[in-house]
Amino acid sequence: MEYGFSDRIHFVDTHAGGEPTRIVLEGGPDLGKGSMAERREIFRTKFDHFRSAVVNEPRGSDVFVGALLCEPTDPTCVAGVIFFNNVGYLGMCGHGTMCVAVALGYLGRISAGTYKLETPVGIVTFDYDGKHTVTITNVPSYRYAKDVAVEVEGFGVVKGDIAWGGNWFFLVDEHGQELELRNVEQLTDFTWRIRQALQRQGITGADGAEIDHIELFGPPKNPNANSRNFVLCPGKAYDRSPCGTGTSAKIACLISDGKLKPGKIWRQESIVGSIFEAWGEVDGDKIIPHLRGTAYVMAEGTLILQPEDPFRFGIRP
Ligand code: PYC
Repeated sequence: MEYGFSDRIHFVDTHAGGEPTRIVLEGGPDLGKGSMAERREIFRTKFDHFRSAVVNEPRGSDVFVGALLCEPTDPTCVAGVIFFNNVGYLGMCGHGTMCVAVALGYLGRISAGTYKLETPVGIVTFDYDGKHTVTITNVPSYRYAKDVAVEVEGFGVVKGDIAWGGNWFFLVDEHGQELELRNVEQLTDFTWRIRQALQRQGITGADGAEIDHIELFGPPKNPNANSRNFVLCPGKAYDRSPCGTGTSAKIACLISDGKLKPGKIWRQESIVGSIFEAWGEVDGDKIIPHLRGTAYVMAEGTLILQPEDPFRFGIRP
């Protein structure tokens, strides 16, 4: 415990729609008894080396999202969770919630049913079918600004919507890019430039919040889907899944524009071809998004942090 957490970290690796989540079951730091938002702040300021030990190379990779399971403050919740990645911390994570549900089922901690989960941005509920399918009711989502123009180096003006779906997104429909897996490098370069341009031009979400996810939309390849996306995550990895919080932001925009009727299913295909189903209800000036997808357990094990290992806390910038 000389690091403030154990040198043996028990985890389950899972994925939803191809996007991995490493779920920490035991061995994490003591973050106190505050709200998940308060505990995330303690995590960030005191135990960031735990984050990088778990998800950064050499034990993880840029693609991993981490999920630290915590004791909830609200006893009606099955657990609390703090999601993190290769560069920092998330508000909510849709694919990660599907993964948490399926991992809890795999571990025998839950059976088929409906459960509440505490996150730093509010309580979400999920319905678990006892196998692989999870339906989430996400935090209220909304479009913050429409048709925002940003001058992107090498590409000129790009217009997009700013929306909240549990994280902040910039959503772009008109971009001239082909959303194909073989173009991932180019798509990463383009969306990274958008992200940098937003920062440079001081374009933010509410209360100056950084917009750290960029989402491109295009026609689907799967005839059963409504749209295909490419989502750039904060640490420059792309989301292999359709992104639960990004899809929540998308349906908030569609419903606001009258392009999707409340309750009607939107099938969002990811850049690797996985699909999440989503629909929304109107609640005042917000949308309550519902997301359905499947998740699978891939591995279970123990990360070992030997004191003599110079990279026991991961490769950090
Ligand atoms: O599914 O919400 C999501 C998500 C956020 C970042 C990666 N996946």
